[in-house]
Amino acid sequence: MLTEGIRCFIGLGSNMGDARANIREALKLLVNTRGISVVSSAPLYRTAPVGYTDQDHFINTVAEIYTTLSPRSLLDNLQDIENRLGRVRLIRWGPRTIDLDLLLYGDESIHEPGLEVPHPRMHQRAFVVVPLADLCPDLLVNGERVDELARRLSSEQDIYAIA
Ligand code: A4P
Ligand code: MG
Repeated sequence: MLTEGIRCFIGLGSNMGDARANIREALKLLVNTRGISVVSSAPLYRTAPVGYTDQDHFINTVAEIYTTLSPRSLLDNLQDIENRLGRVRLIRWGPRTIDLDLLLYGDESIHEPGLEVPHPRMHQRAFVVVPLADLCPDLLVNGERVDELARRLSSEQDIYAIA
């Protein structure tokens, strides 16, 4: 397997239509993207909505990839996959067929218009850190081991492994 490039983590979430199928389809499109190798993906989780709470539960997971793409080009590819899966942006933090977030790009910090890495809210969210901890428990997120962060946040936010 090609594992050339930078190790990145992508957060996937869906709460419209067949959410599990949307996540699986997004993973397939990621696998088929030039410049990206998907090396692993976490189990799927059923999670309570965070932010805008008057909406259906989400299915979330995280994928570990290697990429030869620049951060901006990776984001463009993620948005292209969102568009191909019929994502329409109506309400910030609202319902979505698929959301692909660039969580980590190696150990880089990026602060540009339209691109913030590490994803600025990831360390507050069980739906991100729990699957991330499955893939890489000793990773440091916001200065803390992700498995410890996951233990803490999963006692405060509803999250159940489903597959
Ligand atoms: N953007 C900046 N940095 C990034 C990055 N690292 N990765 C910009 C992806 N996008 C990034 O995103 C808005 C803009 O963020 C993009 O144009 C991009 O240039 P969006 O996907 O269009 O909108 P959004 O997802 O509604 O906003 P945002 O701020 O990304 O929301 P979050 O923080 O991703 O939260 N509850 C549960 N249980 N599960 C979820 O998956 N998701 C959200 C969305 C809220 N509540 C949730 C879940
Ligand atoms: Mg997003």
